[in-house]
Amino acid sequence: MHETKQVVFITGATSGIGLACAHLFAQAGWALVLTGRRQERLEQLQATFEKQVPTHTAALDVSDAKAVASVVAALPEPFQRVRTLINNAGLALGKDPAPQASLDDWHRMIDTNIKGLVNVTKHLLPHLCASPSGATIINLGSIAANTPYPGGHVYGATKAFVEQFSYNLRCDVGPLGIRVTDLAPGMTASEFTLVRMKGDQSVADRYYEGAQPLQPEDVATQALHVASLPAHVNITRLEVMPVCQQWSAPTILRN
Ligand code: NDP
Ligand code: 8X3
Repeated sequence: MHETKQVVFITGATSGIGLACAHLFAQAGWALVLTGRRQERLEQLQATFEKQVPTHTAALDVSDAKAVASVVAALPEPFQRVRTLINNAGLALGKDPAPQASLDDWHRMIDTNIKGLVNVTKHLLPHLCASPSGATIINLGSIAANTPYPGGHVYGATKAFVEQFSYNLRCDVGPLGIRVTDLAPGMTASEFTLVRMKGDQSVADRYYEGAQPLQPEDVATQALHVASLPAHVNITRLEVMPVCQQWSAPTILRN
């Protein structure tokens, strides 16, 4: 690999925003470390991207702390010089009100969106610290972090964690020249709603019907922008919504 290639490590690169980040960073000449659980998709990505830029793929469930440690320890030497980490892997499960929601779903969201993000961050910090100043951690938060909505319970709370963790982490790594950004999108057309609705395509289709949601590329463009800024500039939180998505006034419950 060329000495000056910058390396981006992306979790959840097999779909949606993570995949769009892979495309845009590759176009900008970055070397890629692409991870996700679906091995067959990773093989396709390896074949596609290695024609363009140095690419390393690894099957990884971010909620498995030991697996994260192994994948990071096994990074081939040129890919160890990670300059940007995109903590993108995440999911929502279910939209039922809390009394009907599944505790297993709650645990999986916490395990993935919180523990998974923390696992990857912790294991990659030594590599980011070794990078010249301008290394960047981009955490995929959400407008759901501070926009409560029915059925948002644990999902929104995990993204509130992402926001505050990003700020607190920045306090510790900023003095080392590392930037941290909470990139918080609104409605984005990806497999997100299909996963949330447990594979019910008709519900996912209805959700996007008549709307013009963000495309994954819209969010990835912001990630590339954040990572490409001069080393002294840190966007701490970047919220991006489609025009079609609006806030609503608080609801009044009446007798
Ligand atoms: P997608 O469902 O399209 O992509 C999610 C990605 O996360 C997939 O690549 C999936 O890969 C990966 N993933 C899920 N669980 C795990 C796990 N345990 N370990 C490793 N990888 C995992 O959704 P989006 O692209 O929309 O979502 C990306 C991020 O953006 C998420 O954090 C989401 O919360 C956030 N977000 C999404 C919004 C939206 O409206 N779509 C809005 C705001 C934020 P695989 O299944 O192969 O593991
Ligand atoms: C996903 C955005 O608005 O569906 O993080 O909660 S929203």
